[in-house]
Amino acid sequence: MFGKVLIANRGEIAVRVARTCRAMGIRTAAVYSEADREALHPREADEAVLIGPAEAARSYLDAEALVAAARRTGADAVHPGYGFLSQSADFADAVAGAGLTFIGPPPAVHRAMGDKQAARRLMAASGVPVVPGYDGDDQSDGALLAAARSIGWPVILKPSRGGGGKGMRVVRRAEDFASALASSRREARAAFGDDRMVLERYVERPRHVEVQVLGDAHGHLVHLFERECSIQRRHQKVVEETPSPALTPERRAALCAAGVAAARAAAYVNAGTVEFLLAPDGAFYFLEVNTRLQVEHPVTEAVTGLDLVRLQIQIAAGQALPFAQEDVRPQGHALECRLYAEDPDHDDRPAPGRILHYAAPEGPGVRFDSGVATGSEVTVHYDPLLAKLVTWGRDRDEAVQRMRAALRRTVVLGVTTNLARLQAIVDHPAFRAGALHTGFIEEHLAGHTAPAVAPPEAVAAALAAVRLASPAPAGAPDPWETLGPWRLD
Ligand code: MV4
Repeated sequence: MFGKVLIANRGEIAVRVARTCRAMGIRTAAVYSEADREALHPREADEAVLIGPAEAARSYLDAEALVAAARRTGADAVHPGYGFLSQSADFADAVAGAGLTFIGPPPAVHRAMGDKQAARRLMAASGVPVVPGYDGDDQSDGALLAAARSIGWPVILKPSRGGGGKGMRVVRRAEDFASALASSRREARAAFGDDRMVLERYVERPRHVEVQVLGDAHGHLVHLFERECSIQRRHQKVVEETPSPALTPERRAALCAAGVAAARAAAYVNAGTVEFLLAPDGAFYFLEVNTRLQVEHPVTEAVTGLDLVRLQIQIAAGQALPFAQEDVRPQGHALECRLYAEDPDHDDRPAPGRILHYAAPEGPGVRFDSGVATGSEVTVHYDPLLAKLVTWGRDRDEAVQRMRAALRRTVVLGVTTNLARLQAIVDHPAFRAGALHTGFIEEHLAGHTAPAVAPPEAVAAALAAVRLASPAPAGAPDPWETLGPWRLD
């Protein structure tokens, strides 16, 4: 087993990886930028290395600086977390080139799955259902328009190298095709240096379901069932759960088998996620493979009792999976809410600032994975995710009730958050009925502005603590002035 792991990430996932390493008796080295000198994650590790300035391009995205930090600290493996360089084949190559182990899939898997055209062809050839569409080499305007006509309107244009919705265009009529193609290509070329397109039939009101897979280096491949992530906004997931309320046992078995078939076709090793669209008629279609640990992995942990980071490390160290498919028996239901420092009243723009008071909920079936604490500075440089609140229940109703109670015990003062929106989502009758789809927030919660509901004694205690701990210096704004919806005047 590894003696030391370098954690090439920040925030809650760096904290979460450090904790599993500690539980495994593995030493950890954190990295941090100049903006993260006071952050939580360097403190959770056994040592920490400054790798560069605040700008991610010169710190958390600087492969050379990260590999140098790994060498300097004597780490023998690198955990990339999610985001940043976690899906970079070049980074995985650089880590291996330095004689270290990358805790994730091999570079060839990142390369193959990072190309939608190649991934779609591979999946179609392997019997995994793909959306009717076009992934051909002829990329002329004429070939693409002809493909669109034969697929039938509406179609969606997807840059082959893209991800997260970037450069995608929905086209509903032949008249609009040429200009949509031109702008999609332009965006793709600027963002990815590659303007090859995939075309698909556009599935309306889809749900997003994904299958967690795990493969070891000895040819064993299992799935850990599905997660549903339909509650999202601008391609950013907000609430996730498992099991999906949309699946019958038969559909679940078919979906999970398709996930394993996709992973087998990709020669997958380590933890990965196969994303599918679930159409209102129950048909599901392969979307893409995420070659990393996902933000929402804790809901899978909650129902399976497994530690996915531990399994990633064991697999990277060459160990065989310690269980077989039939040993994986999920129990109960789990939900995750993502707590972001962002302003729902202003287009969800990031809301930087200092956290003046922070209170995590606790209790049976409650997990709170956080990257910040009271006093933390939330900057504009990185993703504004503060924490993930996960609840487990024997059934969905219990998980939802625990989530509602836990959200009411969550306090963040000093920065604006999406807490009120999370409360509105899980309180909504459509959510409670499990009637989810990717347009849920726009359909049910457009213009929602009610403030977060926090228990009054928590607010009173927090306000008193803020006043005592940080009296406003002469001439500076009183922290009470920045507390937003919790002001008691
Ligand atoms: C689609 C689709 C409908 N039909 N493909 C957007 C991000 C990327 N991962 C896939 N996306 C979509 N692809 C077809 N053929 C609708 C979406 C989509 C979506 C997918 C998953 C979660 C949220 C979404 C929000 C809007 C659109």
